[in-house]
Amino acid sequence: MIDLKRTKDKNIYVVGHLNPDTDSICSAIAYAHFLTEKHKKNVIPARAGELNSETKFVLKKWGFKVPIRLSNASGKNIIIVDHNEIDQSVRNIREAKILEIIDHHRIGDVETIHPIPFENEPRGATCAIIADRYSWFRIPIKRKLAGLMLSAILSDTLLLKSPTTIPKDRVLAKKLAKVAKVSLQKYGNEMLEAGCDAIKHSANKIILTDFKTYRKERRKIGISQAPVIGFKKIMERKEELLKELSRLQKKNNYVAMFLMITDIIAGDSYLFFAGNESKIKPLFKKKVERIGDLKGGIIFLKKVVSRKKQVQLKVLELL
Ligand SMILES: [Mn+2]
Repeated sequence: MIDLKRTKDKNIYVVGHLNPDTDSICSAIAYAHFLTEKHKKNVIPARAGELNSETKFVLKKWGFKVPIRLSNASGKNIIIVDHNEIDQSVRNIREAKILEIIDHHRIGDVETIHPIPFENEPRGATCAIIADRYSWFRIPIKRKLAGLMLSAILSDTLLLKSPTTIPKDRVLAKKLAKVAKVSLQKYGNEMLEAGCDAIKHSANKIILTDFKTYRKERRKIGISQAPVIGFKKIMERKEELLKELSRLQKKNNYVAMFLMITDIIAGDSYLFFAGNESKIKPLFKKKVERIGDLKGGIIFLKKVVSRKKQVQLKVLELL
């Protein structure tokens, strides 16, 4: 962990990834609060983009302010949470002074000049690692903070159903729910539902709200995920979605672009893809649905909810 007593840095920001999700925002708030409590030094939570509806619901519910927007990292002191890839980070992260990283994704390509504390653990959420840090250092977790960190865990693990969830995360979530005085299931469903508003948005916004880029040298792949309750309404717009995905893939020069539409109740996903079908199809060994003469297609993936564990792992072979 970073030792703030030894740094003279002023204005230290904690920030998650671009197109932030609930874990990225709550991790920034929870870790900034942790450092402020532990070191009596002001650390500022920040965000790398607009909040999604689920995160807005969470901040309002637990009474937290929307973190300030950080749009350029150049020359700033930064603690990175919930990612460690340049393409997913605030602009000019290469020119920032990175002080620490806490994450639960694959090791990416963020580089530093000096050695820094870097904790990466395969957990259900970054907030789970941060909550453990509170316990370890015996920093009390008050009710609203417990609610905040619980939200991040339930969001990233889709109510502890994602295969990224480990036993420690379940124990922790139960403990936090108790402190927050909410029923884990009831609150979790309410929160996830607040995020299932894809149907209200344009195809462009549906794709770009939770969009992540993965790169190997000059080749890049993009994977987006949108949660829904029931596929019926959203799948009536499948042609529009596939068209927009294909347009974005060509315009931004991606090897392939994917959109996972995940039914959070059923725990299944439709995977839209734009890219070379002869290379993508063998990765999933499933029937591909085509629409007219549109390039790309749609694959139904039963019991698939995790981008990180069940989709990213396969499609990164294309790089
Ligand atoms: Mn996360």
